[in-house]
Amino acid sequence: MSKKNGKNGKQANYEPKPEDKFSFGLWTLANRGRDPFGDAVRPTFPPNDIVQVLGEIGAWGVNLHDNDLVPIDATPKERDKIVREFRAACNESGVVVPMATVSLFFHPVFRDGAFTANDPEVRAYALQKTMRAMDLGAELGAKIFVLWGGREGVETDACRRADEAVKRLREAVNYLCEYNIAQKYGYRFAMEAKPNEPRGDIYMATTGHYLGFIPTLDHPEMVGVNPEFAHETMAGLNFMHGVAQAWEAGKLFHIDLNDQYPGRYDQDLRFGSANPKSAFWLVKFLEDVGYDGPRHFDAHAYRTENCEGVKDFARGCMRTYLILKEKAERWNEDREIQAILKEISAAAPNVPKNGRYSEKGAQSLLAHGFDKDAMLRKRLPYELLDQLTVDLLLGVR
Ligand code: GLT
Ligand code: MN
Ligand code: MN
Repeated sequence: MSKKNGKNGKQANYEPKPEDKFSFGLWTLANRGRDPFGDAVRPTFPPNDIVQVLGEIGAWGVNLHDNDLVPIDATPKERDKIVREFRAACNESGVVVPMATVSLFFHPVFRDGAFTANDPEVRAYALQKTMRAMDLGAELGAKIFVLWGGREGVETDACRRADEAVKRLREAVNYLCEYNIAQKYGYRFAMEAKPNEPRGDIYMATTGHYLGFIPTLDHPEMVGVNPEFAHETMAGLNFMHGVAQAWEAGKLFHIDLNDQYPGRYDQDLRFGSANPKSAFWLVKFLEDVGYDGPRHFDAHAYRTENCEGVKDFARGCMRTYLILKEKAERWNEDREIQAILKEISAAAPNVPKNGRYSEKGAQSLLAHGFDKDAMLRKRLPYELLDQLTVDLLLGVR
């Protein structure tokens, strides 16, 4: 590893600091490499040990589903003991719990979905389980509650009308917002989209779907999104664009960082390992706008790894983020790049302004004569701009 410091010597050797707000889900380090074709390759990694490792490698936070920590059939007494010991482990390692979530996908009872399931009893159980997961998260200090509807979908559209699913989801989220208010938990809900897997099709396939859904809720201010790199990439989308739209709408409450080759199963690869250039634009966006929420890595180590490799994986996520952050600073300070940026958005003199509509402005716009040939002569050196970016990323600039 190079001993070279980050810009201004700020972050020596890309070591993570608490202010980077790097977090990992318990389920990410606990991932044992099980897949639809093969069994676990790594031993169980108990939650309290995970927290210790996270502290050791410089992560700031740990996130969890209810059942990552408390088994689904634990008695209240067992639950309280587990939670007490987990809190102690967090305190000892200096690791915080910024986000909590609920598993509404693992238990077979959710085979037809949770909030959108056809059986009203399943829908009621899903609400109860989520309220209890909110209680758990609140006890651990979490202020963000993620809802990923992994099983909210179909293999056949014969089973329900898709707009009925939207209505059921709305009813459930409204209910949970009221519970949040009644309990004074102060949560912000972050809705996580995914197009498919484990269901053939999942409702609310993209972050954009959720941005359309949220304003229809009773408490839209309490609900935002948790976009995941892999999920938008599975849908063939430009992840940063979705994140930017969420940010611009004031809805980027949380983010799931990982990587993914398009057109494949849900890979949850180490951040920046498959599409470093897309990861660069994302990091540059988050840093440029001053996103100050958690930078959560929702990924897991290759199935070929052992326990040491799991640490390599986690360190790698954070390291790549910090390298890309440094590259983004260099990009912003690069004179040639900045000169091109200035050139491409400069206007010729006497161009009518768009801005807000006014009758006078509209009259002068309608009266203006545009010289299309002159407009076409303007240089747009995007090839050069992109090559300078590539040079910078590949380390020759
Ligand atoms: C699951 C999923 C993730 C979600 C988690 C939160 S669980 O691992 O693949 O994308 O963020 O429920
Ligand atoms: Mn995720
Ligand atoms: Mn995923």
